[in-house]
Amino acid sequence: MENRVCQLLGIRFPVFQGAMAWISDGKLAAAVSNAGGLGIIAGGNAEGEIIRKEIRTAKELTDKPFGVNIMLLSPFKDEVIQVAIEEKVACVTTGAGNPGKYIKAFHEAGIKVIPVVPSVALAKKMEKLGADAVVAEGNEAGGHIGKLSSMVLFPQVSDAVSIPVIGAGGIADYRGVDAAFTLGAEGVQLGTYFIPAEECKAHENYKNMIIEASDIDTTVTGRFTGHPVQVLRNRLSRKFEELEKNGGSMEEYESLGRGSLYQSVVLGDLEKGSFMSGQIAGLVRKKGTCEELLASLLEGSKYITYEK
Ligand code: TUI
Repeated sequence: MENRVCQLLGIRFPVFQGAMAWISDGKLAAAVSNAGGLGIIAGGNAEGEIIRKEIRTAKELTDKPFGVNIMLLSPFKDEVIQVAIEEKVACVTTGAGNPGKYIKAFHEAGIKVIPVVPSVALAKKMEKLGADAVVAEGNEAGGHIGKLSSMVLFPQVSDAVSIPVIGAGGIADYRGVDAAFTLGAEGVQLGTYFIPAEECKAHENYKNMIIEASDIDTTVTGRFTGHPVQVLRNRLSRKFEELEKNGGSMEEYESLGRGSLYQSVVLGDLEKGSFMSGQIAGLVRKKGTCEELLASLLEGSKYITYEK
């Protein structure tokens, strides 16, 4: 495909699997990369050696390029950056912060750098510092989100930078893909869409929650912490909302959240788990292999032609 994102990374379709902490492992990333997209292993809050293991798993399962996401709030981010460099992954994406000071080291190792940005200002800063592309993530996305929706973010970021823009947040079928491209994106990134994939390790309860969600089933917790997080509504999200209403402290908030991704992703605990999800969960209805999901996503697209 004649597309700058495909050319930059050597992939067939400009479709990224968004990094989801605890969920996006080497197996999922390899499956998406084998299907022609870009699989991305989530660094999350994991230690460097855990991520090295996932990278090695992905390398065993695919000879295609894949990426690693560095979550910049992680206490282990420096370890994960070091591991990504040593393992010479094809690209890194970053989230929840400004990766400016790391770009040079990644480039010296031959690694493409694609920061996730929630604003025009950060996109411009990243371009100036040499980023190869940016993911513009609208606040329809799951997990930690910025202020702006995809509809307003994509065209403004696309106008502001010359490097390719990958649109994320609110996409789960060809209409979303084509809308992103119409708004100036040259690629898309989807997270929630891949949770029900066969190759995804998320607990069956998590997958079913996504598949059964309606349009209004997500909520945003933790605005007062400065790190708002979009999740599916459940008992835990209601507890967070209560805490916010009652002026709870940062410590209380953190203690309520501790272990909550393990509870959702690994144990499938519907009450204690934090089920991070994008607002588009209401449109996600299919289980299947990553290859099937990618084919289904692109069926009908005027911008991306899917060929097996
Ligand atoms: O990073 C994400 N999504 C995430 S990270 C995550 S783990 C987490 N859990 C609880 C609290 C916080 C994080 C779950 N989901 N998406 C990319 C993203 N990046 N969204 C927003 C941003 C962002 C925000 C501010 C990027 C840069 C930024 O810059 C601030 C600065 O320093 O200039």
